[in-house]
Amino acid sequence: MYDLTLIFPYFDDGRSKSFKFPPLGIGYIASYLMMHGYKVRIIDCTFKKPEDVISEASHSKVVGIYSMLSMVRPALDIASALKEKVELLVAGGPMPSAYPVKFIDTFDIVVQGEGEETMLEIMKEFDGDMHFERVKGLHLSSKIVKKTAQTISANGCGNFFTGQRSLIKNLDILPFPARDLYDNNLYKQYYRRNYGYTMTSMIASRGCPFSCGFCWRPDYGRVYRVRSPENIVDEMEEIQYKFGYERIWFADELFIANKRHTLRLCQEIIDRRLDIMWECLARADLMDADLAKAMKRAGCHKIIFGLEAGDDHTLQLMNKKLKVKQSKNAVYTAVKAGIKVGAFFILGYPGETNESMLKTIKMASSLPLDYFSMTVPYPLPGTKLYETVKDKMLVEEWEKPLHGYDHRLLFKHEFSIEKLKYGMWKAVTQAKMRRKLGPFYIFLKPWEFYTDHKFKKMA
Ligand code: B12
Repeated sequence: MYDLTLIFPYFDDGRSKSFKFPPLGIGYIASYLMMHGYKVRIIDCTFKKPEDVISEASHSKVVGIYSMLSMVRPALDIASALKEKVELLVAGGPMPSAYPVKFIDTFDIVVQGEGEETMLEIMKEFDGDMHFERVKGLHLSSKIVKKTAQTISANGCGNFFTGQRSLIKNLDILPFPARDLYDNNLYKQYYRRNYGYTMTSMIASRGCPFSCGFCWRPDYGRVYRVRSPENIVDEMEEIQYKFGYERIWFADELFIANKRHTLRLCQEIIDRRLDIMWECLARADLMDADLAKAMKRAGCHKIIFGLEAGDDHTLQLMNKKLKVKQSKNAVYTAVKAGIKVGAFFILGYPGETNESMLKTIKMASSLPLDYFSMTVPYPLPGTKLYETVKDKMLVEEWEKPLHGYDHRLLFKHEFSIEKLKYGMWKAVTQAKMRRKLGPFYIFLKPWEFYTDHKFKKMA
């Protein structure tokens, strides 16, 4: 019997060969609770079948389920199936934090924000006298409120939200995620089969000081907190030596936010002679030649920039605070340092025109990128983008699981999904042709003009 089961409700249907990572957030909660003496297990659904999850999860009285945009439906379905079987159902993660009302009828408690300390306090109340209203950062369901009604009215917390919890100031106090509880062998097999090497994720910082219109981060806010270089490298060593992974993917939203810190981290990796390759996400305007060289020396294999658009006005609409020129410079700087470069783009941001989208397609296909991904805009509740389109949301679309290969519009758009998918196909095809044909690509220019024209004509 476990005290707590934590579920990551992502079911891989085998169609996508994209990166897959074990859930770091619930790995952190698990290790934090284990440090305090609780018996915890993680059910990562990535390589499982839905029917197996319910019977496995019924073995503990308290179950916590993660959710983000793409996992709303499976999280709600698992919770409904477990409702009569377990005593306390807790939702947490980006989506419950952003949109608690969606979860509060199915779950007993919805956690807003960081989960380590909150989940520990929930467990203490569960083992004690169930006064969950004392725990900061909770939305309480009517079932829980009824149980504690007296205290709630006495405390004046009639709105069922127990109040904002402050952020963990020093991330170094957290134990590393409970990697022993992940299906490491299945992940390694997946990577070996599809990429020829093994890789897992870790996170060196939380938060991001920028406020891009499409990005959701109200739980960590714009407060950027970073672990010390020593603490980060300790975990990198654990991943390499104890768990035997060959590469690390840093899940930080902005790995290079502080240049001095990144340089110190690179030096620590070099001093400790770590021999593991790593990849990270970065902003183009923060990249320079010194940083790129230091990162390369410390084992950085790939940087993925959020370039988003090839048009300055669109970048402005996104509140990206970036110029196309800076994006191009960053890509060439990293490539010159010997680092492979990837990029993320969004096609069809509200306010875009045919011309702006064609600029993005051209940029994605002509820069020396090792990889790029292009998606339609996904309006996450709590973002500026969501505010712009919230009256046009297609509710049924929103709840279906989302896969990287399956682009869907979650709101009524002035452009059709067929047009946007055509644009993405064009970008990928153009990039492949350019790479294959080199200077002879010139012979494909008529094809480029024809497909530009076809794209413009599409509704
Ligand atoms: C790694 C990552 C991925 C990976 C895989 C996800 C994985 N296995 O974790 C990949 C690359 C596949 C991916 C894809 C997508 N992602 Co993503 N991804 C991330 C990223 C960069 C890191 C996640 C992470 O490890 N965080 C670190 C941990 C420590 O934080 P955490 O997960 O939030 O957990 C804390 C709290 O949320 C809470 N908590 C978490 N779970 C639980 C559970 C309980 C019970 C409780 C009480 C608390 C709790 O406590 C944790 C510790 O403090 C985040 C951004 C970020 N930095 O979080 C985006 C993020 C999660 N992704 C996001 C999105 C939108 C997507 C996509 C939909 C993008 C797209 N348009 O295609 C796809 C979906 C693909 C899919 N198939 O599901 C959004 C989600 C926003 C939202 N409101 O739902 C985020 C937040 C990015 C952003 N800022 O907008 N993603």
